Amino acid sequence: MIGVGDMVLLEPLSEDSFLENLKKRFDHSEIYTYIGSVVISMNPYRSLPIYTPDKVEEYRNRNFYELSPHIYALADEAYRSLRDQDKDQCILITGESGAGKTEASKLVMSYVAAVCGKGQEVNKVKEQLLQSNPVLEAFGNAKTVRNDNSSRFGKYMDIEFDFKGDPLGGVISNYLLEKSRVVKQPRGERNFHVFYQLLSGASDDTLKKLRLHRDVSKYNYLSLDSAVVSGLDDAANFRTVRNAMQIVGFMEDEVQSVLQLVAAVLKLGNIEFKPESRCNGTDESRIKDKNDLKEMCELLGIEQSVLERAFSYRTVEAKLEKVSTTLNVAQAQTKTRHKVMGVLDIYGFEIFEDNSFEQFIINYCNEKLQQIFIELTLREEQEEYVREGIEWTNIEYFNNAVICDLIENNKNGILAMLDEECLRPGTVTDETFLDKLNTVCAEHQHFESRLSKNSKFLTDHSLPHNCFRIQHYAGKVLYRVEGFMDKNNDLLYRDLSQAMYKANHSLIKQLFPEGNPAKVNLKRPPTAGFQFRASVSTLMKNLQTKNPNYIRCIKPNDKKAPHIFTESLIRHQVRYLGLMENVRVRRAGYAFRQTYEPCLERYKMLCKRTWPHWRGRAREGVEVLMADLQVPAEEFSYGRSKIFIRNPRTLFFLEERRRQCLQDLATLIQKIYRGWK
Ligand code: AOV
Ligand code: MG
Repeated sequence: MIGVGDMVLLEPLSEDSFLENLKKRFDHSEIYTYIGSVVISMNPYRSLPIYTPDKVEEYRNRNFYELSPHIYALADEAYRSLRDQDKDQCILITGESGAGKTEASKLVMSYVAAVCGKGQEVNKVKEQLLQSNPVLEAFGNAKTVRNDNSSRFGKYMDIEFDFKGDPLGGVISNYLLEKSRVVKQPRGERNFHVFYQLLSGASDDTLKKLRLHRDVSKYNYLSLDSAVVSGLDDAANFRTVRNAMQIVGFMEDEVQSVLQLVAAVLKLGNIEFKPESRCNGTDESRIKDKNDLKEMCELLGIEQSVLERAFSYRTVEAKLEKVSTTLNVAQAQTKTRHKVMGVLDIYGFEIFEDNSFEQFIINYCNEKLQQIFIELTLREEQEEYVREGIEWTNIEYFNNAVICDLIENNKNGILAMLDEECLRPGTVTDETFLDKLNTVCAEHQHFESRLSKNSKFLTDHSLPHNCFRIQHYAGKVLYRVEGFMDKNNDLLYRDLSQAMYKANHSLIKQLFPEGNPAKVNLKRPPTAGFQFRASVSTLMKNLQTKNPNYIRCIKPNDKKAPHIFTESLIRHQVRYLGLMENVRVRRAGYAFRQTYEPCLERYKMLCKRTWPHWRGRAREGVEVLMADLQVPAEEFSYGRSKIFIRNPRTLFFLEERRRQCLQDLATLIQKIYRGWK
């Protein structure tokens, strides 16, 4: 073992020794380290030979602490407790942009796929689950300054299993895609992968049918300065995505429809408008060159005059997306309860030079995830000791609930104020929103400051006039308000959706159901912020019903490069992720706990007095057992309903004894059997 595999066992424990241990392990390509059952994952930025089928076999059905730390151990533990103990699981992966969350989520999925079920039908489901990734990434990931394959949407996938633990299918929920990227990308960044993949990977024939040029520079929506990303093979990825779409279940004509749509978006970006004076003295916008419009209409089967008209008129109406992809018939099949493993992979915390509504939403989502980590790991843990009557001294940790509240409070949270401003009649602008924010939050802050020093809305005179600043758990972020109102409203003019609905193109029709004139709904749809807050809140409630498994990803450097361990950067992450507190809580506490009945069931064979039957109360049985095995008294505590074991080694010892016992039994049976023959 290089360094210490579980930070709980680190001696002496300090932030420096924690970092030193991480570094030692990282330098020896040991990118995984535990804090009890939490897995820390350092992004190696190079491919390591630790994800082979042999590794899968090594970790399969082994105890969590038996082998050196690995993400497979966590995946195995989660899968087995789902299958054998019927406990729904969720895998929560956190860390900042580029830390390795998406890769981790794929590793967990591929491990589970490798160890669960067999057979033709099951294999097909597995393939579908795995192949959903390239498809989603093509349309939802892009190169950013922080990450060449940055997720620009949040993803939560529930994988469903039957009673045997065979996969039945999955349900994917997507959270707020950063769709403004289609139109504009910051310098050094790209649009969504699919555009580049299509242009470089499609055959000449396909491009001709789509009326596209291979040349990226022909399209306004595709930035030029970073069209090619080193290490990213767009053409090869296009083939992967095409193939994946087929496996996931797209029919050939559906694939074509999707590609037509992608092409139409590129055409749309090339349409330019020019003002034209009308006889009444006002200006009207006119389309400069109609060729792109014509081709776009041909691709989508829209009558040109209809779209042209829609581009020039507006009637207020809107509809927001909520994408939910069902990969399989699983949910519809039976009424029996399925076991569920949820994998959450969101966009990581990000601070750019210029931060807008999207970063605000992304960072809010990260706050919520940090909150659930605190609730479930730190607070829950401490509360459990109290509940179980086990002696305990409190450990201080930073609770980010104040920041969540600042953003999501129903009355004067930032999102509520943004909504209020969006709905207020009269002249409302991003600036009036900012004024309101400054007034209310400053007052709130004043009020707060008398109670606590927790205010996270930072005002000072050095702030640029169009910005506000928040002290997030992971750092201070300056947000520019420009575009907040527009993006939150997310209005799509009714004339446009109606024009789209008229298209002779079934996919487009499906995408704009609100354009159906028979279904005109004059009610204002909820804002983007409101919807996001609601769906995140539902997600959090859902996660709380499951047994959480944590992967905390750390980004080792800002260069996207292997072998570089930038200490200051890592120290910062260790701090804001609350990893030290995590270790302290774990150390002060107990690594393992189990209610008395299953504990007795599992180990009763190790003691003559409890085997084969223990007639008394389970707790007393466990006490007899531990005394008989001579486990030192300081190694465990008896709670009201559970036994608490301090050190993983004790658990390991019990497991080892049990395995020997089973082996002896098997040998004995063989001997008897041979004797008979
Ligand atoms: P993220 O999901 O956390 O960022 P990714 O999972 O996309 O980050 O990882 C970024 C890049 O780091 C990947 O494209 C790989 O090149 C590399 N990487 C990550 N994990 C591993 C690993 N285990 N082995 C080898 N390379 C790895 V964002 O989506 O931006 O928050 O929004
Ligand atoms: Mg990602």
